Order: sequence, then C-alpha cells, then structure tokens
Amino acid sequence: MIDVAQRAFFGRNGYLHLPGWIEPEMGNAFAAWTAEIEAWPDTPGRWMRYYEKSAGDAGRMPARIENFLPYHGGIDGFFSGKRLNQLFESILGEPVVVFKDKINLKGPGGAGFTAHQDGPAYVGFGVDFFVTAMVPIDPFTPENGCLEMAREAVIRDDLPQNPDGTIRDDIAATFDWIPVLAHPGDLIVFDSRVPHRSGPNRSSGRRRSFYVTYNRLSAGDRRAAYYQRKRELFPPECERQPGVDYARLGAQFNLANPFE
Ligand SMILES: O=C(O)CCC(=O)C(=O)O
Ligand SMILES: [Fe+2]
Repeated sequence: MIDVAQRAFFGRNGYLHLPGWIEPEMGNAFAAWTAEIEAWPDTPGRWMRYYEKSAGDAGRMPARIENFLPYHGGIDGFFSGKRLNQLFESILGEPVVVFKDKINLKGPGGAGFTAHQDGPAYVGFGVDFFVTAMVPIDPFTPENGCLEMAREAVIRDDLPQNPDGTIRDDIAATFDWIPVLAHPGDLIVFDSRVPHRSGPNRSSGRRRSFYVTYNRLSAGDRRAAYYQRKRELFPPECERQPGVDYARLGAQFNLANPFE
C-alpha cells in the first residue's frame, strides 16, 4: 500500500504524510462525526474531555476528547477498519491493535505542545513501540499550530528529557523541524519515537485533529489497561475529586500537553 520511496521515508523519519489517502466520502463523514462527539456532554465513566490550562477571554476551552471509539461506530469503523489496518501491516510487517484514541481541538488561542516523543507517555503497559494515525479535520498551517516533526531523527530511542518528560531543550534545539502542512483528507502516520512539537494557535479558527495510536498485535491488547490507569491518575474533569493534585499524579498522562 506504500511505495518504495514512502517506505524509505518512513524508515528515515519515523513518519509519513499521505496526502489525500482518505476517500472524499469518508472525509466528509469525519467532519460531521467530529461535530457529533464535540457535542457529547461530559459524562463520568465514558469519553474523557480535557480543557486548556490557561482559559482565554472566551472562558474555558475544551482541548481534547479521548476514548470515543467505543461510543462511535463510524469513527471506530475507520480506525479499526481493514484499509487502515492493511496500511499499518504493510508498514510494520504485522497487524496492529488500537491502544488509545484522542482528538486535539486546539481552538483559537490554544497552546502548543513542547517538543516530545510520545513513547514516554505510554510506558508501563508492556509495549515499547507504537504508531499513530493522524487525521486532520481542519487544515494545518504554521499560524494555527501545525504539527512539526524532527527530520531524520528516527534512530534515537528515548532522548534526554526535561523533568516533565519533554525533550531536553538543548537536544530539541539541534533538530531540523519540518512543519506538517496537512489537509483534511490526508493521513499522517508517525511512530512513538519521532520527536515532534507544535506551536500555539494564533488564528481565529480551530485546528482539530484525530490521533489514534496502535501497537503491534503481538504485544497484546493493552487499551483497557491504559484507560483504567489514566482514568485513575488523570481523569477528565467531571470525574475529579477535590484536593487531589492531578498534575503530579497524572504527569505521565499529561506529558507535553497544555491541559489541566
Ligand atoms: O496536536 C498537536 O498539536 C500535538 C499533539 C501531540 O503531540 C500529542 O497529543 O501528543
Ligand atoms: Fe505527541
């Protein structure tokens, strides 16, 4: 499903941008599905909504929704479906299983993400390698805080970190950062080692994108274990107990995220 040049690019960079990979009908459905899940009310025990740390003038701004796949057949059908799974199988040489699912909403004024690798946020579940499918809902631009990938940095495992798990600033400064100017209909695949970051959203529109993360099927289905622990240590606001320091307790689950 990918050609020799694309395979080589993924091998060198740990990511791959596939413009127009999503069929137009599916792309249109995605826009509507996104609006549906955004309208779901905060409900304990179900999907998990997080808010921006620094609320702007507009008040509290939703920043992320997680764990929606069990509640949305259409979105689950795409991310657990045959076509995408065949793509991953052709890239990794074996089948994958979903580990986690999120949509980052990045509204106007929304904060960026400090340079990081995703791997350190997913430790403790017996899996050491993940791949993510990114599906943009709005065009990614430098102004609205598009994703940026470190060029040809795939050979590095866990990089030296700041205390919060993000990549140490002096290391991040050595990378050549490539803006990923993705459009709705594109698919971006990236692994859990590639350093990435994004700027704040300085535009007046939102910059929404799905990120669904998988691990090799041979490493087991760890999704339930992940969400059980995340709910315990970094629950969505509607499940929080007063007086608990979730920033400390859930640090692993909030790595590089501008969420409260
Ligand atoms: O959506 C972004 O700008 C960056 C997202 C990211 O790296 C993450 O959620 O781990
Ligand atoms: Fe990330």
